[in-house]
Amino acid sequence: MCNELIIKSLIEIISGFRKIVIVSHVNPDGDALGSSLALYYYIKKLGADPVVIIPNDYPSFYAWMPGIKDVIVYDKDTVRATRIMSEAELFCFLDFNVVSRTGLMHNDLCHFNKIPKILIDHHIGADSTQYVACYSKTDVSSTSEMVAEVIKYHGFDKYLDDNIATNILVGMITDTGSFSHSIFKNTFSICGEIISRTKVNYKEIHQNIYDNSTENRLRLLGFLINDRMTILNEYNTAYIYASKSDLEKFNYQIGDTEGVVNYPLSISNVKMSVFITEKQGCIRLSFRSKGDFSVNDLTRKHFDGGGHLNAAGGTLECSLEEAIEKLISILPEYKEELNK
Ligand SMILES: [Mn+2]
Repeated sequence: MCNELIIKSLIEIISGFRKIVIVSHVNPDGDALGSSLALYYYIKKLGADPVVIIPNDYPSFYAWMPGIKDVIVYDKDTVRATRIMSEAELFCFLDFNVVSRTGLMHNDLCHFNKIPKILIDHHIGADSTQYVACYSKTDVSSTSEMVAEVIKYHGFDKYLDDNIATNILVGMITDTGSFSHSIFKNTFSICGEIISRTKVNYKEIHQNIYDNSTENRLRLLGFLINDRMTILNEYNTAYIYASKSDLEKFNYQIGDTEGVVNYPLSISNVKMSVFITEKQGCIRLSFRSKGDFSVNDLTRKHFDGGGHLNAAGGTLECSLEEAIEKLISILPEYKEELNK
């Protein structure tokens, strides 16, 4: 089905329900929140009753986003979240395509498998059979841009407002690293259209996202780059690790390590960067790459993960040391490709 037909059917389906629950992924980022909240405001304009539920809390530097105070955080408000989900007539899954990405919500969501679901997502590998409408593509900056396309199809004149515009821009800015990567053919034009049609202040949105850190966060970044980064020139690869005690020392708050993985890519020969964090009970690995080296393929094969060509993640159930060993052990397989 072509995009226009999918968008048309999405709008028809969404318009047919009242109690709509929007769900995004664990450790929600700017795109998860931005796309969910943009869709939330749009659905409200259609006269329905949407609720956004996220698996766990968002970083405090997103606390200014329009509508975010109405978001229900599942692991803080489980009883209420479960009640709302049990009354849902439609679920909208945004910015993920494997239900396990909803973390602790996964089990609950499995109980509601008879309730229709739609998907809007830009990651590789969506299973369209699970959804009454599935809008999945990878040649787009973000899920927020896809939500913008849906609203544009229905009519920016009627439905676009400052709240929707702000949320879409947060998703597009953060998923493109301030428009430095993941740019596709409509990215700038849709962004420009949103800015010119509304009163949003782009500079202010950018500052709210990036100039809104704590001192601890910046000092943690400095420490990780100085003391925890290793460059493996033979493989044009860099990795940074953070142990639980490293994070505790800097009074780690959720979101504080967002973006750390990107810094090693600023070294000219580094083609792949990996950030390895010790989490409760598992090791989280976040991958970034330059050019056509696919960290999506690599994480799928070795780290039970996936994502995009140049940005992907995975997990391991082992110690931090073992995770680093595992990473180093698979590099010879990619040596040639990383040295191209
Ligand atoms: Mn995204």
